[in-house]
Amino acid sequence: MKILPIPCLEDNYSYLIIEENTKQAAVVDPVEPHKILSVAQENGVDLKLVLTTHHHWDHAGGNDKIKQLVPDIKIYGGSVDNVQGCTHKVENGDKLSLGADINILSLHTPCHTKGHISYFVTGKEGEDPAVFTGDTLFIAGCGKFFEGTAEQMYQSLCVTLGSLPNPTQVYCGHEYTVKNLQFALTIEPENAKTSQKLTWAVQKRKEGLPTIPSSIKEELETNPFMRVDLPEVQGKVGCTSPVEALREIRQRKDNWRG
Ligand code: GBP
Ligand code: ZN
Repeated sequence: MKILPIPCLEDNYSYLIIEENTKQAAVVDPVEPHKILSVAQENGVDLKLVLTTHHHWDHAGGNDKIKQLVPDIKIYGGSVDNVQGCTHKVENGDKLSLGADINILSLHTPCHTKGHISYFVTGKEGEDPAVFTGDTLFIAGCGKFFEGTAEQMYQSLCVTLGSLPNPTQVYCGHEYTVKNLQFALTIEPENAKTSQKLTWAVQKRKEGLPTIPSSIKEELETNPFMRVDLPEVQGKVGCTSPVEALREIRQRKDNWRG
């Protein structure tokens, strides 16, 4: 499989997932449909599926338009989110396929929105899997808790996504990496992996390049929201349980002005 990030709006990412044998493609959160269609055309691929992570307009807001432009396209979205243009509702554990050798597993990852879905995608044997995490997991951060609790975000982030294989490539919904890493250092100032990744991310952005993908392994090493199982991270924020620490770190991020 081939994955093409497509920057949209201010700091959103849409993604084209290409199955190279059949030249069929899926698109994650196509908020700017014309942009997506021109990338699809340049690459000679046929758009078959839309994978919507959640109902917010900067993710789902292009669905009606892309359906007009590509009438046969199937539009997937979480069954408890009201996703614009949704033709196929998905639940946790639902499986889809694309072309000859791409499989897609829907993971319900609620809290940012009630029906948020992350999509775990596997290709040919030997290829690293990928996960499209929308606004649940950002590189070194997580989404605001608009429609859920710290308990739910703990389950979504640390259990559901945290249990994926370490090499899984992480593709998130926004370019927030530099700010997130700066904030991460306020929680864990001595985390050398976090400092190194910040230097790397600043350089990438200076070159006008995206900071995705990350991997589940890197997130477990640097993302403070995914590190709340560690007693030393709980201690940094004066807490004694993972959920309490996650709630506290989210609150600090909401009030942080980098
Ligand atoms: C920044 O840091 O760049 N502009 C600020 C924050 C996701 S987008 C912007 C912000 O709040 N982003 C949201 C978030 O979860 N951020 C995590 C964080 O700041 O740590 N959105 O566009 C947001 O979900 C939206 C759309 C929200 C419709 C509500 C509705 Br309704
Ligand atoms: Zn959102």
